[in-house]
This record gives sequence, C-alpha cells and structure tokens, in this order.
Amino acid sequence: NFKDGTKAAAPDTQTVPRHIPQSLEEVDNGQILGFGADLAEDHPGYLDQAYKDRRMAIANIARRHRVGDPIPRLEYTPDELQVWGTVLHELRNLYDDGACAEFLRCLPLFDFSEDVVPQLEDLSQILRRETGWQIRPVAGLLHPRDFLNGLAFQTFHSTQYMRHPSKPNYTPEPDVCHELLGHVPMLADSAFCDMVHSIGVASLCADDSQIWHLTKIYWYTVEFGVVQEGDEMKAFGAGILSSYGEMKHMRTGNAEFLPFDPNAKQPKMSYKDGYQKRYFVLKSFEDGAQQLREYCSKITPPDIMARFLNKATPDYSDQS
Ligand code: HBI
Ligand code: FE
Repeated sequence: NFKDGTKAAAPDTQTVPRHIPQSLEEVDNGQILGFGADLAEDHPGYLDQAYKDRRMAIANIARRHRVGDPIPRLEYTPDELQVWGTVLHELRNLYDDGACAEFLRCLPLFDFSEDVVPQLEDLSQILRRETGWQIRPVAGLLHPRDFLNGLAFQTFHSTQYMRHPSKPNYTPEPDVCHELLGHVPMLADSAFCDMVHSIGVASLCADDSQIWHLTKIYWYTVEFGVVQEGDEMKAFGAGILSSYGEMKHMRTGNAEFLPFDPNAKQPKMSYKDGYQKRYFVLKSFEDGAQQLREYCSKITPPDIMARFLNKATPDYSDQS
C-alpha cells in the first residue's frame, strides 16, 4: 500500500480563488510525491541501480506524454513479465469467491494472460469503448488534488512500472499490477464510474481540508471498498483486488464492516500496519453514486455539478 504522499493536508491558507481546471491538460501530472526515482531506504529496489534506471526511463514516458496522444508501448523485461505472471496467477484463484459481480463481469473484457504484461494504451481503448473513461500515464504518486481532479475528467492516472522482482507480493506504492488488476477492470462498469466521477467533481472546488476528506472517501471506497451481495461481502476496492493477503483478510471476517457514509468523519487511513481493520460497505454502486452526488452538491456550485455530471460520454474525436 501507499507509503506517503497523502498527508499534505495543511490548513487552507490561500486567499485568491483557486483556478478550477477546465480541461485535463490543466490537471498537472508532473507533481510526484513520495518515491520519484529516488527510492526510500526501505523500498525493495533501494540498492538496485538497474531497477532505478528502468524506473527513470518509464517515468520519462509519463512526463513526455501529452493528452490525446497514444500511450507509448513498453517492452517489459523477462523479470518484469515474471512478476506480472506470478501476481496474476495468485490473484485469479481468489476472484471467483471474493470479487464483486461487476468485477467478474468486466475482467474478461481485458483478456489478461500470464504471458504478456498488458499495455496501458490497449486498456485505455477498451475503457473508452465501455464507459468513456481513459488512462493517462503518470510517473508515480500524484498530489491528491491532481489525482482526484483527473477523475472529474473521467481519467485515471496510472503508473506503468513494475514492482521490484525481489518481492512480487509487496509494493509500497502503486505499480502496474495494482493499477491493471485492481483499478482498470472496475472502470469498465458504468455504475462504478458514476460513483468515482462524483468524487472527482467534488474535488474541483474543494478546499484543502475537503481534499483530505475526499482522499479518505477515495481510500475507503475505490481502494478498500466492499459491496454487499446477499449476506456476503465482496471486494471492489483495488487494494483488496490486487492483494492476496488483503483479500484473505477481508473474506475471513476478522475485520469490522460498517455502512459507508460520505458525510461522516472518516477514520484515519492506515497503510503501514498490515491489513485494514475495518471496511466500509456499499449497498450497490448506484447507491454509492447517489450518496456521493449528494456530498458533492454540498461543496460544488450547481453550474459545475451540471457541467460535469450531466455530460454524456466525452467526445474524443479531436484526439485521434
Ligand atoms: N497517485 N498515481 C497515483 N495513484 C493513486 O492511486 C493515487 C495517487 N495520488 C493520490 C492518491 N492516489 C490518493 O491518496 C487520493 O488522494 C486519491
Ligand atoms: Fe490504487
């Protein structure tokens, strides 16, 4: 799970009105927090110069990428492919039992195989077709405001590098396995997308403390959310869907399950001390989307709500 970069919630001291991004181009994808190419001492790749060079090369693809251009394809190394294969193999066995129905419906659209690391560009095209969402490459952990603002433009910022091969079951930061197995399949479901979109729209006019609240909402839904199906709890959060241990932990019922309420004070996020102690439960994505639209309307002027939320699938015709 993420190590840092999400604690930048200083009190809002600015006096001039904040500029609200009018297009995805205005959402910064360059301000990377936490690990850039300088990995921290406790990162599994800290002493591996070849790994750091590789990370730098991949980060440069993201820095050079312009909205509307195809995402450059990466030739993954045998080491990287091995990691992907191992992770996919392990997780696949858990999905039938632990993943929500929407995830199971969407996963086959992507045709994942242990023999090839999927390319962001191909997945982005599938998402555009299914829900109108798209992927934009990013070098690492983005500032929360920029990351959340991207969601308002139906854009998911995704890393493209692989976790370190010494620890296939662990990464302290998002990597391509987490993004592609945890996040991307859910973004092919339109009810889920509506819910995430509302979080993004709410972030456009949010002050810094509201951004912090939305970061927690994002954490307890998109990263670690569960949805009730009959009398069972099924995972839709990417942090569960991309972690063998987290999925087992959630399914064996040693944690607490509480109803999701975006208006309530959200508990402190824990990402250092093992698995989640509590999960928040949605009745459905339609229900979650409704709750989040109501929250959004409290902090977002009606004209901005209308402009962003009533819009049909974005028009990509000028980008091809
Ligand atoms: N950046 N690249 C990337 N991926 C994330 O999942 C992510 C992020 N920045 C912030 C973030 N997640 C969350 O802490 C929330 O602010 C949304
Ligand atoms: Fe994530």
